Amino acid sequence: MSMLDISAAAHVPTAPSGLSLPAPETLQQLGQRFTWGVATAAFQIEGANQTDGRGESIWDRFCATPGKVRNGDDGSQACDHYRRWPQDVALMRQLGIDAYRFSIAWPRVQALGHGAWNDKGIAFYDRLIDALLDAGIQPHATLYHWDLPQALQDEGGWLSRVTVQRFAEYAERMGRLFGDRMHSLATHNEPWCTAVLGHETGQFAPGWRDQVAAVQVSHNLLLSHGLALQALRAAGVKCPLGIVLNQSSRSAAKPKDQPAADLAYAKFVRRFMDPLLLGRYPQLDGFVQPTALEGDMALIRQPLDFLGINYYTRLWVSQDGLPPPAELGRTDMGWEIYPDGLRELLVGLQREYPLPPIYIMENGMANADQVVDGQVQDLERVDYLRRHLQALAEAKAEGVDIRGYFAWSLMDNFEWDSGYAKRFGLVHVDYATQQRTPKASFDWYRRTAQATRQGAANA
Ligand code: GCO
Repeated sequence: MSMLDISAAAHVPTAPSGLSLPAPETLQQLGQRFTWGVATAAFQIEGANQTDGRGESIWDRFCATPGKVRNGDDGSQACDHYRRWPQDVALMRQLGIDAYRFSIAWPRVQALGHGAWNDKGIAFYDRLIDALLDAGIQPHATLYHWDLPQALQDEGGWLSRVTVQRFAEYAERMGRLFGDRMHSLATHNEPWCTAVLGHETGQFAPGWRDQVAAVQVSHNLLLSHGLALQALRAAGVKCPLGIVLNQSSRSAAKPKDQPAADLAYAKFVRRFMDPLLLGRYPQLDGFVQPTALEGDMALIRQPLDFLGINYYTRLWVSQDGLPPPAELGRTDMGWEIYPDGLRELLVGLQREYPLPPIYIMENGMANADQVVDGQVQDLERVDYLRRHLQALAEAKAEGVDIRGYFAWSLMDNFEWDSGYAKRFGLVHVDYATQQRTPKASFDWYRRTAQATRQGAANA
């Protein structure tokens, strides 16, 4: 691998093309015990979706429905990680990270979401976890990253309390199998996406367009989280247990937009944070309450050992349709680059809630990366990561208990309804050959983590 000489190890780094690179001392605030990681999700990388007894998931069905996913892409190959995982673990070792966050595909370990367990699917995760530990990389798993077994969808999916019960059973089983080797287990990834993009806008699987259902799905996801945590603890699972939420700070374009911005924030962030940490839903005009049965709110409010937060951009609210200033530009997803929102979000949460330790479980950008002469000079991504890590260090300096950061993503992968058109990886993937090419950001991330650890150690 021949990479740009972006040296975070040097105290006065030289930056090509006018990019200013972080002096490691500015990140020292993150500390010596800070966890540096990368993240992926099963459906986005594994492929092999009909191999070794894996059942159909709602994303397989969604991809097979014409017009739902760009270019008609699907998850049948993805990054072929199901077969190439040893190479991917070797890449992570080369990256020098402390931790890897992946997700377990429910239909791979239990094809129908109830009944028989699939030993071959379980063996895959078993081997992966052991290989990570052998490589000195902490495994962190997400139990639900959107790939519901289709058989459960056919019985009502997340609108049904049967699915809630099934999820707790699945979670308990995974806890019993893997819990003693895991560094954390998270129930859900971004329940907002499951509820709203999956059931209200129809952009994601299962593609419903039903606002009332989406509100109830959101509640049921929280219930399933609470029930799963109870079951895991009752089963004696000792690793840290939590949930991962996508969140944003909020900005009103004009003072008159503030109430609308507050409502948008309630629908996006407080919708989950209030029940999880305060045991109630937000009470404000325009916020639709789900139907909660007796005991639901107490069940949802289980103690959290950690909270995972995914941050990509801010919520910008303008009733006049003004676009955000986007002074730092936009990513290839069209999302405004707004690093200070990460600091603002975290400091605000710290004021509003009794927070458990925080991990940033995803942060990163899509970029129109190209391989030129065997190299990918994704300097835009280096700048994005640098600025967000700096914002994180500032939040930590302001007293937020931040334990780690996971870059999204280890490698380019299936970006949901965008198919393979959007690249988020530190490693470039050529989908025709499955060739992996570490990008400049890979090298930068490795050096920055290393230099920060050393800097913190010497501080
Ligand atoms: C997410 C995701 C990832 C996406 C990433 C970029 O939205 O949770 O966990 O699956 O790929 O966020 O959109």
